[in-house]
Amino acid sequence: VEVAGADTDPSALAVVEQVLRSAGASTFVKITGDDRAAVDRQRGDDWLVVFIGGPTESRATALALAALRVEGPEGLSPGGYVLAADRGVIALSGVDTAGTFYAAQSFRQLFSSGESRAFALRDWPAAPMRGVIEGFYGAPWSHADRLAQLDFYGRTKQNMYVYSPKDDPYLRARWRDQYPPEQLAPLSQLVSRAAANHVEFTYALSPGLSVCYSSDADAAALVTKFRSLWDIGVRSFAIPLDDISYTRWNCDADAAKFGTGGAAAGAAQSFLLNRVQRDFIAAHPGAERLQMVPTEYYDLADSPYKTALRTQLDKAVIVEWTGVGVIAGQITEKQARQAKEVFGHDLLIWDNYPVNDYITERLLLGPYIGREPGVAKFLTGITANPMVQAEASKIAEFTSGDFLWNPDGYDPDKSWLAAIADLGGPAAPALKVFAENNYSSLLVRLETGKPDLDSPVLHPLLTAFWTALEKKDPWDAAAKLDRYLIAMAANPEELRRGMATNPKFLTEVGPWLDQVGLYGQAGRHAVKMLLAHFDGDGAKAWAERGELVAALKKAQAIRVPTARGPRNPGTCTDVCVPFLDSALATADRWFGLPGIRPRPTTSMGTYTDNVPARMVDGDPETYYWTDWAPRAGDTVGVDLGIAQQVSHVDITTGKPSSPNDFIHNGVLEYSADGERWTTVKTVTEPVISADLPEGAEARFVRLRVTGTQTFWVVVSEFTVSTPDS
Ligand code: LOG
Repeated sequence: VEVAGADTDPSALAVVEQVLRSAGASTFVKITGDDRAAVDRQRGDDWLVVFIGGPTESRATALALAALRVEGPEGLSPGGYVLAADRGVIALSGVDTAGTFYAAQSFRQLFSSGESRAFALRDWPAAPMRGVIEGFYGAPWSHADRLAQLDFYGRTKQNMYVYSPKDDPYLRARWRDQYPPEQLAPLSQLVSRAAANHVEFTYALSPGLSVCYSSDADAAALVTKFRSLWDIGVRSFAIPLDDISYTRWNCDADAAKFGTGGAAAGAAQSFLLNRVQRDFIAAHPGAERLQMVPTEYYDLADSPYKTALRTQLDKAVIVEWTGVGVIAGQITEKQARQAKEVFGHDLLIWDNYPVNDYITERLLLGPYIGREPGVAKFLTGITANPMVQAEASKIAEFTSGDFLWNPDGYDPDKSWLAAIADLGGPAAPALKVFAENNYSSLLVRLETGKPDLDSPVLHPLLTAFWTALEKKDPWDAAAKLDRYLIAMAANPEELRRGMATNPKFLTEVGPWLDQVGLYGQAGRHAVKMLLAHFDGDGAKAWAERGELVAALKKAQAIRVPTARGPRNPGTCTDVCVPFLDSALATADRWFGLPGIRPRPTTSMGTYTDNVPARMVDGDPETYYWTDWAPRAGDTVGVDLGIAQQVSHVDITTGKPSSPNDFIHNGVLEYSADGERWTTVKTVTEPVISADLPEGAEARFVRLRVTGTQTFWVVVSEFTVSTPDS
């Protein structure tokens, strides 16, 4: 029996009915109002009575809660709710309709977990604004993607979607143009879908590439465009001014009115935004607060520009900020407080995770990490900027939404598993393997300079296997490793079968999925090759080597289109490729194949396509180039696969056009096991040539930075010689 009020949220009702139906309920009796007699007539052993609607929606729920001796939701923050159950009665009561909808979502979650004890839950969100900004460069999401996203935000209790794809001409390049009717129709459908999910649809217009801030005509054009969206139901608006020049005006009138420089830019932007605030937002009762992205959105340093915004922009406007650095490794509560101070407005975080428009060969499927709880509690909230791949973005989005609801209770690993279960359904185990191998922890790397935590399950299995092989007892570790490699090899087929109901996801991740499978296959052959040789079966080892090379070649021939041309997808890159390379190097030495295959190693990033492999390619014209200045502890070097005698090292760093890009304070060192290192000498010059002591055994040779420096590092060749080479 469902007991609802005339004003009970229809979306909440739909969720509850869906849950009950999928649990096998076949008969529904709906009672509107607080007709106790009608309810009592239906009560009995087989009936579940569900009261739906908070104090603003239905009077009956209050009576039910009183009978259950549970306090109502009055006084909770917006979106808060009470959900209680005892002996055949369930009550869902939100402080507002969104709260009742969230009660229904929690009801769904609890029901599917099979819980049947009596309980009472009081729950409310920590952050008022929780959601996603479609704000990336590259192909905008499709209409179907967006509809699916809006439903997903509802499921995960997020309430914001900002429509701001950089490459939609109507939003940026041709912002003044009105939409033709056939383009407004789908937008209007998004607006109503958002409303049904209690999501605020924010329309963001970015005029900065061509706007004349002082012009009446441009202010009118902005307002006219906004009004056309108001007419289809949009109530929330934003004016992002990121990624534009603010030292060059688009019209002479601005130079005359505002002058030049950062302060002038801040004044000009404030002037225009204040007009929109006054003429449009304030003039439309029911409009949400205007949002804006400042041109300096990525730091905390006070500046003439920020001072102008702070002092001149209407306080009603919400300002967005990405944290320190465009892709912020960490955002602390202290930074958030400072940001609020320096921008002088209420702040919303534009969080650039899991966006991959700057690293399009990778999928970022790891959890949301690195933000202190105070960030969600202290600011108005966070909108996460996702990947071009809408469905695949749901993993990270699920976790950021989770963080925003209850940051103090947030556990990234748990949340991530729940995200995998939600998206993968019965295929969750396969999705987990896939996501583990596209589990970029870019947020960590950017902040700490430590390498990615990619492939967090495979990595320790590989390390254990090498150790066991060195200890001449490889079987156990090999079996454990192989079990995981089998799952990887089977991943393409299993995921394609298990997630067949989500073809969009499968299309998005296709190349990465094929690559996981091929690395799994190659890995299995590598293990078999090493074991065969360990067993003294050279013929078998040789055969496996052939299979390994074939699978590796296929994996590395896969291409995904990126802004910089076709690239190999970055699946498991920092774990699978080194393992396979080292396995091959080890085998090739056994087989007596020519030369050493040194593999480049680095703790630093790569600037554009100057990949580490270029320092071992024998070509002095090409080079590896870091994409930041190293800090003490950073290293660059080679891994020879197995420990062997090394007699001499030659390293050329710097390049004519960047002569200072070398390690100014460092040491040259080597190690047989990667743990105990022997120093050869200190280095302070770009060209290094050194003899190693007689009989030196090394698997690793590297330069380690010992002092801070401001220059990046170029390494054109890193050459290691053996006594017989
Ligand atoms: C853009 C954003 C882009 C992101 C990551 C902001 C405010 N703007 O550097 O559209 O997706 O970086 O590449 C940005 O972050 N600018």
